[in-house]
Amino acid sequence: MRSTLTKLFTALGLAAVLSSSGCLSFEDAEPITLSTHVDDWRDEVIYQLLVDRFANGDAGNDYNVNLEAPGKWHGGDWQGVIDQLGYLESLGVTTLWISPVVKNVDTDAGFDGYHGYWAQDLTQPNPHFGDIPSLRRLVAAAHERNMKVILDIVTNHLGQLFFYDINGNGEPDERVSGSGSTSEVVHINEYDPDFDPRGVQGRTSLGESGPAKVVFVYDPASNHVPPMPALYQDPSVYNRKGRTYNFDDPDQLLHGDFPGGLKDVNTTRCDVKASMVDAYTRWVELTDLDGFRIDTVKHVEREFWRYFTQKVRQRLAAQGKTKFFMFGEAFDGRDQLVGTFTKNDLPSQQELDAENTCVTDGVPIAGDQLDSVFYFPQHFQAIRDVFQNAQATQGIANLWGQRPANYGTEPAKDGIGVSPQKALVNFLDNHDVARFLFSGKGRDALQNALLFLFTEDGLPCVYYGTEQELAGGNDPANREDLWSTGYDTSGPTFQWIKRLADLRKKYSALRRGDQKVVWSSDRTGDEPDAGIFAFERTGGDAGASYALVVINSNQVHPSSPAFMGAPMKVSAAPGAVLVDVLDAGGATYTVAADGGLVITVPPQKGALLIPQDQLNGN
Ligand SMILES: [Ca+2]
Ligand SMILES: [Ca+2]
Ligand SMILES: [Ca+2]
Repeated sequence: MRSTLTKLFTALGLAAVLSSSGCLSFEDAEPITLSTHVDDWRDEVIYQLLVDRFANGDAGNDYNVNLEAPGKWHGGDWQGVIDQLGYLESLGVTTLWISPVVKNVDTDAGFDGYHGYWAQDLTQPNPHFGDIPSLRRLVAAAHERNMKVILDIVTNHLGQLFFYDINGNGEPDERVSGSGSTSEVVHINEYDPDFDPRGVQGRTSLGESGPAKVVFVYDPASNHVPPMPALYQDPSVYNRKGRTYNFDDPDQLLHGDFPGGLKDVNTTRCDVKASMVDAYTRWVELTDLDGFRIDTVKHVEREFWRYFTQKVRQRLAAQGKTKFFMFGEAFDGRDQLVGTFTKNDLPSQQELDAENTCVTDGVPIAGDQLDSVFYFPQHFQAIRDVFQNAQATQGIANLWGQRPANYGTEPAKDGIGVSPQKALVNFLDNHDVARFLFSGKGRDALQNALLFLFTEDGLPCVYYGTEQELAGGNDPANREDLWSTGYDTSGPTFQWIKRLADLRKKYSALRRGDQKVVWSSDRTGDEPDAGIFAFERTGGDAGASYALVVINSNQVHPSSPAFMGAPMKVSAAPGAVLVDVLDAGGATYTVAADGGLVITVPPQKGALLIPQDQLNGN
């Protein structure tokens, strides 16, 4: 309980309690030689894992573990990931996305920081997961297998490290005051008060008393100790407006504390911008990481993303690491909004001049932002609407059609060399939404969605446990212990993902080809094309390599890409023979003289058609 956190003191007294760092410290460790380990990120298959839940390779760091509670520490660590790299390689994974590595608030309000999103010290490794040498070993062991490692980072907020002393008694209060008859009932939660655009206000029995004082908590047992770097012990680096309750209010969206008491940092300050670049780039310099997945990007100003991404790229490129991949998470279905974080976008000259006052290295701010984003709109409009809820496949075509307008169309300078609109990170589910199988739709629906994931353009990202058909609901039920599955590699969905990854590796059209929808339908009933979605991958960076994907998302009947007797037209040459490489019998289909292609697909199944003369790889 928070009320047990009775040893408190203000920011002024914090320096005295700072503990010294470990044997290989963040500040003093020798940087290692950096290099670029990736050619084209579209060749990668990403696997998202929560370190605490993936594998426990070191019992020596198992403290405060409670396997019975899904919201507590479970003991997974970086050594466990090292131990299971063979399992991941066997699945076809080429890139790991690991949960945050920095030291966290250990436990807060009855839940543990096992997920890593409650940063307390950006300069220390989380001792539950290992030390700097073990993180180095993990990245090096991955690189030995030609696997890359992406680190999950948070810049929007830190963990719950202070409260607002609204009533001025120096203690963190969570209580109701007032009788409700002679006085108003007021619920005070000093850890997580509601948003106030003026800043959280103090209050006495006589009324408001001005801005509430910020009081940092000190309780080493739960690792509520002063934030580091020391900059974050200054209350003025936080926005101090309280908890966001209306995400449609731009002020709340950008400046409110994230629900759960996660204190919002003022990311427009030059010292904060420089500190975030320095702290997180330092982790790359210490371990040779290959990319960042960045949390909660829609709660941070565009000016921060320009500064952060550009300065990270410049600093790493100067050390020999290019193509460092940075993709952001905006948990939102609005495609236009999500895409804006990938656009080359400059503000007014006046605002740009202000942004450039933060630049100390002589390289002015340009328009580049993130290399990519987590494709949340597709999660809603394709994975949920079509593959789970059998809505019209026209929705996917409409979404994809918006991409050139909504996403960046040019690669960022010193970035990954691929434009954002061609490098979106695709996924079925993740740690913040219920798992695909929780929908009640079974293995056929899951495997059909996986076929879509591994054949569309962009980067496929598999959430750990999908290969084991885990089916947990919303957080924390979707964060199961993978060791409970025994890391079995023989299951049908493990084998399906492995097969899809192999096919994606074999056929460059699936990785680098341009994408064109050749059939979608607004029909969802018993019509013959209801549920069909078909697209070609060819041209662009894949040249003449060709693949045609025909998916039937209909849950009831076989369907065909044809309407009123007219079949779909494809761009493969008339007379070309296409082979379904997913079909055990190698079924073939011949393109008609007019470009028409006739095919019927069973419910919740798909075909992957490759020209007969490209079957050995294209
Ligand atoms: Ca452990
Ligand atoms: Ca108080
Ligand atoms: Ca913010």
